[in-house]
Amino acid sequence: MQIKNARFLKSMKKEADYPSLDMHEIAICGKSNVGKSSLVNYLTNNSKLAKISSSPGKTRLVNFFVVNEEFLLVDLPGYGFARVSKDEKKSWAAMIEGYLSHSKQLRALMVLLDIRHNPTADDKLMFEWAAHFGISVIIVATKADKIAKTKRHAQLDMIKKSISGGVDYPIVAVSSQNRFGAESLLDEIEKALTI
Ligand SMILES: Nc1nc2c(ncn2[C@@H]2O[C@H](COP(=O)(O)OP(=O)(O)OP(=O)(O)O)[C@@H](O)[C@H]2O)c(=O)[nH]1
Ligand SMILES: [Mg+2]
Repeated sequence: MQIKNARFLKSMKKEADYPSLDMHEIAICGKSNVGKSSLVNYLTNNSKLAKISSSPGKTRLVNFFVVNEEFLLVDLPGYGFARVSKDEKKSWAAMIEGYLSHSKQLRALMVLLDIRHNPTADDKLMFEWAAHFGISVIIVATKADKIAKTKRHAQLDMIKKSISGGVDYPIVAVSSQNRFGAESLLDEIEKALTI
């Protein structure tokens, strides 16, 4: 699949803001700062589409982007960010879980994990939610430029093994910075959209 065009549609905080467009959705979740918004920009070849920051907690709402006028890419707020209040953490969890439980058009959830690290308890919770709601998962190992090419395969294996049921999920290593991995990831997205 090729992405020819992409545009920001809207942000949503509560169910009532849910877009009324009848399109399939591919959502992106992951720990704060893992590279979700950077991935949106890399995949759509538009460095200004989603806002990026070196400090975690940048994306605070559910953001919808229309891709190829065909499907929606959904950038979710990051979790696991220590420096926010308990109330705010609760509101983020509610936003993410609310989105996952209400989306009728969600075809796959990309769970982003930093290729260098073991999945956290929050990451594991995302896999549990996905399994609970029957959502297909694509694991995306981000910031792959940060480790040597020769070590990537072993890291991907380690990530898969650390997730119960994760062995069956497709996994793709990407680098939004050095711009690689998009082709394999877009193949997985296309598969999820056509099932
Ligand atoms: N080296 C490297 N850095 C990256 C890559 N992708 C993102 N980053 C950096 O990681 C930081 C966070 O990127 P974002 O895309 O804003 O992360 P996010 O997951 O959207 O973060 P929140 O919105 O806070 O949850 C920024 O400083 C990016 O430049 C990558 O592939 N390689
Ligand atoms: Mg973000």
